[in-house]
Amino acid sequence: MSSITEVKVPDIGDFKEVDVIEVLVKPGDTVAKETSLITVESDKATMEIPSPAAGVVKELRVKLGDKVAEGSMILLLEAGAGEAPAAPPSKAAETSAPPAPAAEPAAVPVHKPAPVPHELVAEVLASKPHASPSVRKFARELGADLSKVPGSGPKGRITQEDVQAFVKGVMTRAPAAGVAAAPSGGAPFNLPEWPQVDFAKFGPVELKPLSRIKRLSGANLHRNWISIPHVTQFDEADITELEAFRKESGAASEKQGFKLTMLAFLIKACITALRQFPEFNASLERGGENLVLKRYFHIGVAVDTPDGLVVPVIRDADRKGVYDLARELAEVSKLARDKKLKPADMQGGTFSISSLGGIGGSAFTPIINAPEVAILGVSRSAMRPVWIGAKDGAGQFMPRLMLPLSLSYDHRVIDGAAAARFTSYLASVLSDIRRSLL
Ligand code: CAO
Repeated sequence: MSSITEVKVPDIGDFKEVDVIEVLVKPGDTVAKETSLITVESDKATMEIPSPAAGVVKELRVKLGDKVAEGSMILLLEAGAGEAPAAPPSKAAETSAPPAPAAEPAAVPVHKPAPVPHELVAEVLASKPHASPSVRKFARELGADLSKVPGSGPKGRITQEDVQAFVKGVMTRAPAAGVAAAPSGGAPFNLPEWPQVDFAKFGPVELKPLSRIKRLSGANLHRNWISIPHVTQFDEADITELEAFRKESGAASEKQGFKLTMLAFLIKACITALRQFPEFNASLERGGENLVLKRYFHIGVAVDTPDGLVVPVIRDADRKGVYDLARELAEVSKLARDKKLKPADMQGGTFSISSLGGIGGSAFTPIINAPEVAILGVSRSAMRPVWIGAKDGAGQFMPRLMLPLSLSYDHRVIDGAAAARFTSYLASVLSDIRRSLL
């Protein structure tokens, strides 16, 4: 059995009307659930609108250059017999919804409101050059640096053909086959081929597609890992007193329905340290000649979700108290886990914190969230005997609650000595939070 579904533009955040800048499918095309259908662009961002279900495109209702808004019809989709349908529409699921249960009925009849796509993919135009997410992805897959690709589209937009022509040009000049280009156009990496292994030869296997979040964040993590010279500075902070204070103060927040976790205090302490060491709250300008020091403090917090890692940003964290920070942390991590974060909620960060303290471990090496220049990793605190010396040379081992800190930094911007000073200062603030008042 098959049926026709109207696919409409879902909630696109704050934008009222946006331009259709790419139509990625045509009538007769078979699409999978999540296949990108069109790309829309506002003055701030471009977004791809994915298909809410698998099926065949029957009729297109938009063309290049159209203006669309939430609810505008994109196309008619014929859901194939026996295909998995999209999740049913729900008011709560504005930009995304949990995966549909496997045993949903196979058809969504005409005139029912269109199912809401699972995730919109957006790229902020501030991060020029000007290209849609699918062209960016295409360029990433080919390892092409978009900043070097001349754009022939409207307003200088880079098209897929531009990327193809650019890659063709590079290939005809390439010195030798099998040599991968370096990310910033320097000397190429002379890497051996990626091993092609038929794993099924050695035992039973199963293919599990990576989630959309993992595919997107994976590309960025890879870029950041190979293009930023990372160093990780390890340290630890004595949080014995801070933990006692947190426990004392926690009752008030519990009454209001949120937990006062160590992370809220960490954000506060980090801001004190970032004020003291402004080059950690900065970005390298494109070209690498200037450092942009930011006078605002927007802190990204890594949140673990079933579909992968996302990093919502707590804005103007310096102007918020620990209770407000804790409440906002609870809110954004819930939004993240319910897949309701909007692209804007994850933009503009100046420094990030990745806390694995609720899970375990004693240290790790977080990857910098470019274009930021540093990220603080936090592991699980543990009670340990610490030697407390006295002025007269005497001393004793005392049980102290120690919090492990792992600060990864961009060595082009930050020297090892500055990183060690930053973590020691941060540890001193955490061991006596009154310092954050000074
Ligand atoms: N040491 C010991 N215990 C800690 C701790 C630490 N450093 N940090 C948190 N805890 C405790 C909390 O107090 C809480 O205890 P109770 O359950 O007894 O109240 C418990 O661990 C769980 O805390 P939480 O994880 O719910 O809250 P949080 O504020 O510490 O963290 C969030 C919130 C969203 C950051 C976290 O849930 C999360 O997703 N962490 C994973 C981030 C991640 O994946 N990073 C990896 C990036 S690198 O690839």
